[in-house]
Amino acid sequence: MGVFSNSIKANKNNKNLKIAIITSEWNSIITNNLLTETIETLLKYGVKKTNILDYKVPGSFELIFSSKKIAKNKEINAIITIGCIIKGDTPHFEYICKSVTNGIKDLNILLDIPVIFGVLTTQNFEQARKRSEGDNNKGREFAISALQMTKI
Ligand code: DLZ
Repeated sequence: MGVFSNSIKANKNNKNLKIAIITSEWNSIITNNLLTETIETLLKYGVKKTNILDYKVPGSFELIFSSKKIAKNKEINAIITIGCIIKGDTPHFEYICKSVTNGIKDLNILLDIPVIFGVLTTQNFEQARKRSEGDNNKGREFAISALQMTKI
């Protein structure tokens, strides 16, 4: 298991940050858990509730276009994308994983704000569940990564 350490502290300057979160509704049981933890962590680190912009898209594939569009709002300091792609019986998994990973990578090259990759890619539902609950909820890492990247 990877170890996530970070140098970010709760900071009164964080209250001025505007963070957009885009959540895919595919596998929404998982993505809603990730979203809740992401928001709670941002609040804990001093981001104002009114400065957290909450968007929903149908599936992870739509995270790419929506990030590009939302990034046109120059007041936003970081975008967190949240999705969950679970391997099924079709090759769809590989195509969507590759497209979403490459798409978000491309946005990080092209845009002037960080786009955090908060997309779980798992072999089955159980793996996704474990990464979206309790102390293992990855939403915490997504939020802290976004805050850390706004300091670059
Ligand atoms: C089509 C599809 C499939 C098979 N699996 C997932 C998934 O596991 N996770 C996810 O976020 N989205 C999935 N999608 C939907 C695509 O991301 C997209 O929404 C549709 O192909 C419409 O563009």
